[in-house]
Parts: sequence; C-alpha cells; structure tokens
Amino acid sequence: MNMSFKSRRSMAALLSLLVLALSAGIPRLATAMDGLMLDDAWSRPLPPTAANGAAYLVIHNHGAHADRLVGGSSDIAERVEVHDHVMDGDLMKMVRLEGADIPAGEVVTFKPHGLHVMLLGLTRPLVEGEQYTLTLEFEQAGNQEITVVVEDRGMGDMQHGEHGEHGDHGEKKHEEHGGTGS
Ligand SMILES: [Cu+2]
Repeated sequence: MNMSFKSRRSMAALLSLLVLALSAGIPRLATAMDGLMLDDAWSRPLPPTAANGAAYLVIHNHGAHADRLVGGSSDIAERVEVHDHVMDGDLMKMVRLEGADIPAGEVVTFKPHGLHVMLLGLTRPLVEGEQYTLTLEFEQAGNQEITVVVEDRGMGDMQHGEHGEHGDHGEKKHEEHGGTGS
C-alpha cells in the first residue's frame, strides 16, 4: 500500500458515501439485493383451449430475513395466485394460499404436484418455446420480475396427479419424480 494519507482519506469518504447511498433506499436494482434469487422459471405448454396454466420456479432466499410470496401479475393471465396441492382422500387437489413462506437461507421449489404459481384466465396460449414475463409480489422484496420459458419437461407428474392414480401400480418412474424436486 503506497497510497498517501490523503487519498486514503478520500477513499474512505467515497466508501461512506456509497454506504450512505445504498442504505438510503435506492429503488430495487436487482433481486440479489433483496436476498431473493428467482431461478429456473418455466411453464408447461398447453393446448390453446386451456383456460388456466401454471408457472414453476425456484426461489432462493440468500438474505437474513424471511419473506413471503403473496401474489403476482402477468400480461399472460387475468389473475395470478399462489397455489399448493393437498391430498383430499386419494385425490390431489389444488388450494389457493394466502402466501408461500420463503424462509431465510432456504430454497423453495415451485413444481408440478406442489407449490405453483397459478395463471387464471390465460390471455394467450402457453406455446412451447415461447416466453412471458411474470411479476411476483413478495411481502418484503416487493415486486420481482422473471422471464418464464414455456417448455415441455415431460407430462408424467401431471398425468399421474390428474388421474388420481395411487402409488401402487409399481410405477417407480413416478415415485422418482416425486423425490427429485426438493
Ligand atoms: Cu393451481
């Protein structure tokens, strides 16, 4: 270090200015600043007649504070809701949630058969290979935009659920699906 005393002083001044600027509530520049990282967002392609769709993604909370996904919006759907699947006897059904907790330091995966972002009243079809923008609303981090790609990642999970099959047909393939998501 051969910096003069003076230049070190001004460096320190610059740094404190920067800290000041950062703490002064600059509008959200990037999701990373909120501790949330939204990743791997995708939707299944659906026939043009489908009224509703779903979006899946992975949310990392790198921050020190818990957050909560409470809703969202998109120009591809009239309404965006947070949904989960629960067992109702032998049948799996969707339920709307007030919000999905994203605990500090954890990763929450939205995936077929589990938590998902529900797209109600599709305004255009979910076509393989296309993309759309989804805005997710978090209690702490506010609105966060993510690009969702429409791609077919295999229909095994969804058909399994929709047909209400039980796990007792020796279809190990489906059980593997369930275990890989977390
Ligand atoms: Cu749903």
